[in-house]
Amino acid sequence: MPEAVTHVGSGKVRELYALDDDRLLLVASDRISTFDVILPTEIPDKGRVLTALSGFWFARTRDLVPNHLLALRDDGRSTECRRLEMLPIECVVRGYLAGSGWKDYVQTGEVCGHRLPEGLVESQQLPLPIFTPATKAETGHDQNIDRAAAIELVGEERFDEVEAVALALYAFVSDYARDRGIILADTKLEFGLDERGGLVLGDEAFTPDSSRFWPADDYSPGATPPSYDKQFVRDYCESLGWNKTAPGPELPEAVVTGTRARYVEAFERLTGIAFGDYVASPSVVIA
Ligand code: Q0N
Repeated sequence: MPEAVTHVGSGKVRELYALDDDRLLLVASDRISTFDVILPTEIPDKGRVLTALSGFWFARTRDLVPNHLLALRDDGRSTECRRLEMLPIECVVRGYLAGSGWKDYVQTGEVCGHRLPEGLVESQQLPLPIFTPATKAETGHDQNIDRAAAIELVGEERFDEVEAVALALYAFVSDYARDRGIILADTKLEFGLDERGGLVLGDEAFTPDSSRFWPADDYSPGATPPSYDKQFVRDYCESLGWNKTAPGPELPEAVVTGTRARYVEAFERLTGIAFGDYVASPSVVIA
């Protein structure tokens, strides 16, 4: 008999179901988005790779902060998690100047109220990683906010706590990845509170969908580094002259195969675990 589950939410590429009053099931699909559009072609195993990476990092950072992971299901793409009261901010940490951080810096010399040195170039490493929160937009883009605006949403004490924890998580994972030839340029984390008001890391964590991973070998400040995972997809879409509005183009087999290989390679390089071993027994990443 299948268990009764209630669909409680969906993101662009993930679904959330209620298992009971205390537990949710987070299911990662194989859908892929580029330039903010979901493409009609899926990347086989993408959801498994992202679920595996989140589980791997949850297991290795639990002494820094508790997280919502309860169990990984045998399908490899479903995470049972504790139900939390989510904080109403996206917790972004940036070690390098990319994306909206770079855009804001060019326009104002600041990112979320952090005044940065003059003369930085795109993708340059920052003197120190910075915490750059954003609002959660239901539709459209998250909006970067400064410390005062974030404190309005979560309070000062909680702000100081999530900032310190997010920076500590970034420091741990970026050092780990750097040792394996991968730069963690930036990352987006989501936190919630447990029934006792304790801070808990939720959502996905340190996956290619929530972070910018760059191959360290190809890094050079002043350029836009190739995305570790989506570069074939972006290059193909650019080659079509597609106008980047829905519907997106179907991907040819070679782009699908190459992109799947990049996801699997990122997983294996970061974790040292063979992807086949994960598929056979997902708990290997949290053992
Ligand atoms: C929750 N979101 C935002 C999946 C991701 N542990 C939790 N407890 C309560 N709520 C949430 C979580 C988690 N994780 C997180 N929404 C609810 C992102 N979602 C969007 C839908 O797909």
